[in-house]
Parts: sequence; C-alpha cells; structure tokens
Amino acid sequence: MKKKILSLLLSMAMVSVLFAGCGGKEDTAPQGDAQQEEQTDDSAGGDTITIGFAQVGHESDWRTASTKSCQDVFSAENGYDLQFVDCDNDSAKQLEAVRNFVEQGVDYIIIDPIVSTGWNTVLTECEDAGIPVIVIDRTIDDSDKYISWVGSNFKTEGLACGEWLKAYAAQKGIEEINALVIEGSTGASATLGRTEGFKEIADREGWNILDSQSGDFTQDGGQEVMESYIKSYEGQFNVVICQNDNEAFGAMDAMKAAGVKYGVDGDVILVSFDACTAGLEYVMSGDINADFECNPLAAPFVEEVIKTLESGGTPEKEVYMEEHWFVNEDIIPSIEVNGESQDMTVVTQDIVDAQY
Ligand code: GYE
Repeated sequence: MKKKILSLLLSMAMVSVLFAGCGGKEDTAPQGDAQQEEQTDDSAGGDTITIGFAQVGHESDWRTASTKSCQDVFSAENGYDLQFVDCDNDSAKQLEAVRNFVEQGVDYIIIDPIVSTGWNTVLTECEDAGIPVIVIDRTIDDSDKYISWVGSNFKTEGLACGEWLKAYAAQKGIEEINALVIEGSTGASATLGRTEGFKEIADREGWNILDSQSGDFTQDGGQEVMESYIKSYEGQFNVVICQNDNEAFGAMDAMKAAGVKYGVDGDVILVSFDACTAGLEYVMSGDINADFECNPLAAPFVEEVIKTLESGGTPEKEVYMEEHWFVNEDIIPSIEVNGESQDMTVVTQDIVDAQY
C-alpha cells in the first residue's frame, strides 16, 4: 500500500485516540546502533510489506514461541520482509530499535513493550512518520498512539490463580496460606497484572504473602530468588507462585536441592503462568499443581489487523487471546473469575502434544 494513503488512514485512526496534553514531535531520531539489517526491499515498489518487530528478548519458552509465531506468519513466503530485533530485555535498546524502524521507513511496527511506560515520545515519532504501530502481548499504559493491541488480560490470570488456590486449599483442608511470589520482570505489564490479580484475592482471603521479588522471567532468576527465599523463610511457606514457567523450573531446582517437597504430593503448592509445553509436562507429572496459560500466538491476529488496514478498514483497538487454566488433579472442575465460570482443565498427553 502506498505510504501516503497509509499515513492518511493512520492520522484518521489516531484522531479518535489522541488525548489532551500530547505534544508534537520534539526529538530527532538518533542514529541508533541496535543490530538490524538494512532494509533491502522497498515495499512501495512491490507487494512486500515491511514490518519492524521490536521483541522483548529471549528470556523464556513463552518468548521463543512468540518469536516463532511472528517469524512463521510474517515470512518472505507470505509476502513480508520482517526486520526482527531482539531487544535483550533492555528498554533503551527497544526505543532505539523503534526509532531505527522509523528511519528505515518500514510499513508497520510491532512492539512488545518491555516496560509499560515511557512510550509517548517515540510513538509520536511513529505517528508523525505515518507508520502504524501494533502492540502485542504486554501493554503500553502511558500512550494511546497505536492502532491495535493484541494480548492477554494479565490481571485476570492473577485473579484466576487466586480463585483456584482458594478452592484448592478448601478441598485439601489447608487453613493457612503462606505464599512466596516470584515476580516477572519489573515494570512489565505482565508482572503488574499478575501481581495485582493474585494480591486482590490474597487480601480478600486474608492470606499471608511473605515476600514478592523479581526473578526476571528467567530460570536462573527463579532459582536465585527461591534459594534466597529458602534461606529466609525455611519451613514457613506452603505456596510458591512463579509468574512464568521458566522461573518455576528454577524454583524447582532450588527446592529439590534444599529437600523441600513441592507439587501435588509435596508440602508446597507450586503454581505457574504461561503453560508452555515444558510447563504442562510438569503439571502432568504433578510437580506443578496449576499453570495459568498465557497464549503467545498473537501473530495471526496481528496479520488480521494489517490486512484490515491494507483494505482501508478500522481494526479493533484491543484483541484478547483465548487462554485456559491447567491442573494435575481432577478435583476442582471450575472457578469463578470476574463473575464468570471458567473451566479448570486436567492436563493429558494430548494436551501437552498440542501445546506450543
Ligand atoms: O509470561 C514470560 C515472558 O510478556 C506474557 O514474558 C509475557 C511474559 C511471559 O518472558 O514468560
């Protein structure tokens, strides 16, 4: 599609989302050094659509699945030139990558924001350049200057975790909850939402959250935090909430080394988020009691957004991914979250095999 038409469409779409106090373009895009290839194919001359994707990094199984989903959908075969930048969990590098995409004049920019704030200036630069921005996965909370967001409701995931734990504890006759939380990366909306949702139920039920520290969504981070928790809270905790599977794998290593028994036959209830293949395998074996899915396969929905824009339409501002809640034991068929009944799914080999 010709840049001018796209630019016009973008401006029209933006009119509805502009808010008071937004300044104009102030900064000149700096010469960045984020590693990315020079654009080789000018899409204005052909049908190829050039997309710049500023990905968070490569910290987890979830991230690997997300990257693969984008690379599969936005392939050369499908008519795309995908400029992929792994931002290595570095916010400055991510802003620089987006500015480089603007300089290159890509047709679309996809951002999975490492942190949820600090975006308005650079998104204004994208807007001024007439390049539509699509946000995936984590949210941007201090700017509305993007066309669409495709992702998950992280607070709902945290609430579901809390509601399930309440039902599970009641079934098992556990009267006191003493929980340790291993949070995700600081400032990420996935961390903020999961923390907020779980805390809401914990406060309502009068549970004790002994500690809540970041494991940075990595296996090493999860292991380190768990090792220090075991030193500080030995014998005092009966629940460990890891905000992603990789942290749970690290926490399991730390507990195993210290002789702490976790999982369905253990003394500590272990809960995780993401529900990628390896996470579900541990649910099936009973090492992880429950795993709250976060679906990383956003790319097909992003492609829908792009197709809608290409044909002159207005895409949805927000697209929510569908997700499921997984458990080992068949004792709680469903939970109520946000006033809605949601099923708890017992993991089978077929489910593991079908997962990303
Ligand atoms: O849970 C974690 C990843 O943003 C939802 O980031 C994503 C999170 C996911 O590193 O594994």
